[in-house]
Amino acid sequence: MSNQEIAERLYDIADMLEIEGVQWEPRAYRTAAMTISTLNTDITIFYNEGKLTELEGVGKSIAKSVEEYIKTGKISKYEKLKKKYPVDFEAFRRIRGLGPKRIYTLYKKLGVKDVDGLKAAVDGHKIRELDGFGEKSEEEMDKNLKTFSRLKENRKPLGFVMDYAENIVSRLRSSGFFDTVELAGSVRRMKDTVGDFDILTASYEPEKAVDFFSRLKEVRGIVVKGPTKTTVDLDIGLSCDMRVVEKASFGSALQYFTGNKDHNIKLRKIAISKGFKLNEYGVFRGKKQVAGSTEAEVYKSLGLEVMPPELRENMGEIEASQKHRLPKVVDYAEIRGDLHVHTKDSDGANTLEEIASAAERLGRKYIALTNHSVGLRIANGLDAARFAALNKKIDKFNESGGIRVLKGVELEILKDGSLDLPGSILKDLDFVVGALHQNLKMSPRDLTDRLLRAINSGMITAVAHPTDRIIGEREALPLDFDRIFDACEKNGVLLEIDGFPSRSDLPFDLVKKAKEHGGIRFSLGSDSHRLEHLKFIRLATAIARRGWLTKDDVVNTLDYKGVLKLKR
Ligand code: DGT
Ligand code: CA
Ligand code: CA
Repeated sequence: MSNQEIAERLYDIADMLEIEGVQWEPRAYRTAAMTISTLNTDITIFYNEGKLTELEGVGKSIAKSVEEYIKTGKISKYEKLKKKYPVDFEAFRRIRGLGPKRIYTLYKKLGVKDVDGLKAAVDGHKIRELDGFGEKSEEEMDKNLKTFSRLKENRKPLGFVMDYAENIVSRLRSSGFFDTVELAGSVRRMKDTVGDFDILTASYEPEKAVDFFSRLKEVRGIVVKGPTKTTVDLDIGLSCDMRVVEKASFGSALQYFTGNKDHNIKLRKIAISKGFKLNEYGVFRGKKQVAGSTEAEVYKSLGLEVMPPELRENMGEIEASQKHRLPKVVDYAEIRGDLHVHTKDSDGANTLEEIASAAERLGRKYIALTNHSVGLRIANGLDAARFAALNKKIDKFNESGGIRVLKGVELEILKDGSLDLPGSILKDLDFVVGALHQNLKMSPRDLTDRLLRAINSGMITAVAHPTDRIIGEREALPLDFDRIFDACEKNGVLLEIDGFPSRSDLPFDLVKKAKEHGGIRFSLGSDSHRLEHLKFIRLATAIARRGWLTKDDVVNTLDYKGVLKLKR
């Protein structure tokens, strides 16, 4: 059982209670579900320690539901409601524009229970006849269904599954059955989404090693089990390939299974052009292995420098490596601060003191509190007066020394491109991140003009999560990035790399384009809404590396005084 599964059941209960017209409870279930889905540790650990009710949003009654699920795999409250509403809420939650009430109407009037049923109803033009829906809403639903199908491809945002993968690796390492264990594949490349996990191992006792692996508590089913390759399905809904190779081939196997595929294909061509053969067992001249035990040796034998896995996407890294022109990408340890953090003051879960000291424990030297501005009502955005009060608290906090808290805002860029707060308050802030969250149904031209007006205003420091995509839910806005890059350069406005897993925005390919444009710097943020999210700065840094950014390109490598000077 996974945290994610429990969270989905709690979300289901919330949806069904909302249909029942119950007050408050749906909200409580959703808060608890959100908490559980973003925990670092297995929920059963909290249960075993009797600490369920210490989790945010988990009261006594929800704790009982969770306990029931852990013990029996079922929640009676859920089962009872589900009899009344036999509907695939989990899938419908991922389709835009479908709240519980509308789902209920579709079920009651048309018998729609799942995505296929909804497709059939849309195709048969049944939706337009429903009260409160109409032709336009049918067309909209058709569009959203298509997006859903495109996005549904079962990939998970890396940041949500990274700890889980690393935890498996560390248990394999300490089991005693393995000589070497390494993550490979897209996780090692730190790609923003993951299709499956790839683990590469060497072992003197391969049979016992494979047995140990296939008996991990996360394993739901075994797809194939053999001495060199085992594939299992995991409880988080991804599968995992585990390979056992000889030590003499470990480097070439690690290179091969790290990929990506296009990078590998190009390497193999280079090998052939030099009279070698390259595969997962090594680099060969005739039958003789000339390299294979380490990755560095493999690259070197092909006349290349070894490069960070994050760069291996066949985006020019092989050519750069041949010419000894690989960038020295920013190191994870060079990131000193986090420039996008929320507190309770808007829609975060923690107080300023809580999140600042957690960040300090994690080694950050500073954080910028970037709470939402007043125009974002659903996030409890702050008006000028509340910002002024919060800023006083921050000044007071900073008197104690230690981690430095910067006064910031995630500022709504309004429909016409004007800003949500007056200059009189913005001038008192240290870090202003302008964001598009609302009224996004505009032409590409109007959207771009709107963002440009904000960039040209001289009032914002950075553009928050610039494409506004939500992985699995919403596609990138159709912005004209050539114009945006020009404006950022001209105005010295930073582009943000938001490391929150479902955002991962800017995506790495646009980061690389922006870097090639020249004259643009970048700010990294975890977009934390609770303590557990602070770790997402690592994901933002990974995107920076994948976009070939160096230390100088990333303002988070400055000390806080350096960041204060960016203010305009
Ligand atoms: P994913 O799982 O979709 O997130 O992405 P990857 O990159 O982990 O892909 P995966 O798991 O299918 O394969 C792992 C690595 O194995 C991949 O990065 C490169 C290598 N590989 C897989 N298939 C091929 C292939 O047909 N040719 C070559 N040269 N390499 C391959
Ligand atoms: Ca993979
Ligand atoms: Ca794989």
